[in-house]
Amino acid sequence: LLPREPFRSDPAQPLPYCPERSPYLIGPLTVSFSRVPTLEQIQAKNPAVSEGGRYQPSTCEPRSRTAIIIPHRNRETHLGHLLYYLHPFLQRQQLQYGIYVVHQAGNSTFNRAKLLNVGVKEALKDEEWDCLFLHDVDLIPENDHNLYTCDPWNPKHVSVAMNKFGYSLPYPQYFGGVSALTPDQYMKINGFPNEYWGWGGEDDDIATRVRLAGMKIARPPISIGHYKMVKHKGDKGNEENPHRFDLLIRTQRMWTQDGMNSLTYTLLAKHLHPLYTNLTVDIGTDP
Ligand code: UDH
Ligand code: NGS
Repeated sequence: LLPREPFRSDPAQPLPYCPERSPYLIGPLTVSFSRVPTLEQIQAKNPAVSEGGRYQPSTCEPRSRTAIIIPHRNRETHLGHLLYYLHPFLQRQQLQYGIYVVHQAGNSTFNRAKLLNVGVKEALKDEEWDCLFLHDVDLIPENDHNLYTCDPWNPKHVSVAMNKFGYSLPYPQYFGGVSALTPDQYMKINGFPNEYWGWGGEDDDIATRVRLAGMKIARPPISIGHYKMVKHKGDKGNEENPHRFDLLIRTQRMWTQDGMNSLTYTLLAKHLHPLYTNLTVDIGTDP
């Protein structure tokens, strides 16, 4: 738990910037999935989090305003684990943040990248976020020196050392799991592709977009970018996409046409839960 913040005497005074290195950081963390926390338990542990899963430090001006965007369907247990660890983690980093869960309505094939585009579009209507964290629900950061801030120059791949890959990258261009882009960087690559329905390939497409847009992939050190994955099987409705290799051949031709500039969807509901903002969205079906 964070120490109690001192009372702010004059709300009209501008706050000093938060220190470059937060004094609350711990370093390596112990992550365990043996108990599934209830949302009420997580709420009780995070009294400073306000409706919609928002937080800002009360004693200093944060150095980043970060939106966490989580694609989701039918992974409530994983969401519980992630919220339990992520809220205190982000508060220790003294960030202003908001957590968005983008829930795909219906039973059609899952589309991770399109859900992330929707999350970005909707989150930017709420706030001038300066960093967008695109975050799988089943990946829990294991070291709070892994700052949830953006690289000013290049899109950042963040989950560089996952336990399921022996705490190393599975291949050099891997861009899956957790990534972080400024809104400018996100628009520069025309966002993520909308046309990958089902499992696989969309993250490789994004890595190619970064290169085609003239940027490089930034990464935290392997020793810090540790993640523990909640073990699971493949989901119903997210079977391997048989078209992914054909799509990947066409990235160079398609990336300027398929992305944020071609995104269509229907927002069915926006609900401010105590621990996150839930966006329920109809993104259509696999053609
Ligand atoms: N997701 C959901 N619900 C689903 C599917 C995916 O919420 O039904 C989200 C969730 O945030 C997840 C992310 O999309 O973390 C990525 O999906 P994933 O966890 O299935 O991807 P991963 O590569 O899974 O981690 C590998 C499972 C088996 C792949 C089999 C192909 N060889
Ligand atoms: C690659 C996939 C990526 C995926 C990565 C790790 O082969 O989408 O494996 O997968 N690319 C293609 O299929 C073209 S994992 O081991 O997490 O299941 O992210």
